[in-house]
Amino acid sequence: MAIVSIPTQPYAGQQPGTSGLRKKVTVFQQPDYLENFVQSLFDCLPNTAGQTLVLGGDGRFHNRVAVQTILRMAAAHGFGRVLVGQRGILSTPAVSCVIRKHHAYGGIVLSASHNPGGPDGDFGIKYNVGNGGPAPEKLTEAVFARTKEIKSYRISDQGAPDFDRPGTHHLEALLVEVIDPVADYAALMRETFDFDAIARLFRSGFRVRCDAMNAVGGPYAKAILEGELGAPAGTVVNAEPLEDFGHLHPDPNPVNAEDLIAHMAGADAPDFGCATDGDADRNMIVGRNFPVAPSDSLALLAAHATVVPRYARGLAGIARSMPTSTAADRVAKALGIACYETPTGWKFFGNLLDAGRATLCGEESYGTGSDHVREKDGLWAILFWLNVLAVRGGSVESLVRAHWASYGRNYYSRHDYEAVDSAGAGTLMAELRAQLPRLAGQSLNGMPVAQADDFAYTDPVDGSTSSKQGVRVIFADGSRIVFRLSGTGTEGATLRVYLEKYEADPARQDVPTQAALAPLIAAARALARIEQHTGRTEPSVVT
Ligand code: VG1
Ligand code: CO
Repeated sequence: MAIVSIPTQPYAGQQPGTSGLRKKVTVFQQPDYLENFVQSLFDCLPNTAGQTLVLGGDGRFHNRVAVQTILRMAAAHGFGRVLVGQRGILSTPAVSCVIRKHHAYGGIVLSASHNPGGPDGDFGIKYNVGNGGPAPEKLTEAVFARTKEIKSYRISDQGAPDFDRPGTHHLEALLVEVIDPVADYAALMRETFDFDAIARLFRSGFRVRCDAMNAVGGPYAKAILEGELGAPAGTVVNAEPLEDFGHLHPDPNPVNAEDLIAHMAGADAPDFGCATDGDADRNMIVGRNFPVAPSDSLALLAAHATVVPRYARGLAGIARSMPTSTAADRVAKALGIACYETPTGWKFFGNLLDAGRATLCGEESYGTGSDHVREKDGLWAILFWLNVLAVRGGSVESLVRAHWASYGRNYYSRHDYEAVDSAGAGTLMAELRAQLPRLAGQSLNGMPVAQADDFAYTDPVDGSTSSKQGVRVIFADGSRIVFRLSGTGTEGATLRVYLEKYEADPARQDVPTQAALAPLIAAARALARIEQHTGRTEPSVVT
């Protein structure tokens, strides 16, 4: 058995986006495509000799092949040990948990997250550093640069060991430990939440429907909700991770999780509905006929955090991505703690969490998390809600309405124009940027603009800067429109338009969201000339 060096040629476009490198499976299937990226990554990691690497993915098509390749390459690179999830399975938050618990050097997550899977779907690879969080931009940029000059990669010519059963194997000098994907994560959840209170809630007859969307959240939700907390069998549906997600689009929002929404609207609806995405880092919370906006979820969890044992002594601060609504800011203000505004993508929360400046973080895209790991965490958010409901009582809807009554309501929606022409989307953003200097002081659709800029961020911990993170138009009453292009799509470009309007008056907090936002929607379409640039009169997805 030997370590061999294989000559290769660079592939164009191996640039990680918002969360790792995501491409069509057919792109990843090209000879040496994955190998080039992994070698480029390894080349950018100093002092890996003898170190521990964590490896696993969401089980989608191509996961197994990728695990085999990466094991053989890790053996050729001198790592000492790889902790690989049994059957190649590890959710994104579980990778983060395992890296931290075992003091690993880093980890590789194989997932395109909420993107569709299967032979015609997407695949992805992401590297997480020693704190358990996504690699910072400095590293992903270095990896990208390396992919452009790669000439060879190193790999063991030995076959990868069996990773379908627990056990340990040697591959060259590398120790491969096949671990239970759920155990470490379940232990962390047990330490974080009041499991007794949640178990009592289930015993009282409280009914939950948890839709894992045929993705990796299933085994975790089954083991914890049904196994440990005593929820009845069948509480978790679509619980088996399938390579093509059973043709579901594992993006838990009211559009893609329509089956859950339908169940929650039925006459005999359960008390609580929830769903997780492809890699189980996202969550959607639904009450009876009452989907919760993710920005509201972050604010509400922050307001009630002290009922959870881990957060009983209060929060150090809250962080939200820029397009996420300012509902959490109001809670932070009331609590007298800081609220940070970061660019889109979880990697920007890492320093704030490590420095102890933020405890809870969230994004409008159904992502919520805390300092328990360094990723967003779908099942954690679900357990947080159950813990709050178990202690506070009431329903999802009554909790949210009470929250609006005390803090006001931030009407919020995101309009996505998916798979539009990239050149047109680029021109749209360029035109918007060109208009920025003259927007403040003008009125759009009768609404005076207070501020208009292209969001730039300076990390308060390490001083690193990120510019061009989204065009925002902020009106005099605090309403906002944000425009940015997606960094996770694999087809053309996706324009995201984020809309937010604050309503303090409880008598006006029950307007349908799209109606409440109608003047902003019209202003956004006219300002960005969306139809002219994309050929679309309507967004493809409204959440
Ligand atoms: C989207 C979301 C962003 C999220 C990212 C990864 O990015 O908007 O909030 O962090 O997906 O989530 P973009 O660039 O397409 O807007 V996941 O669950 O797909 O890792
Ligand atoms: Co995800």
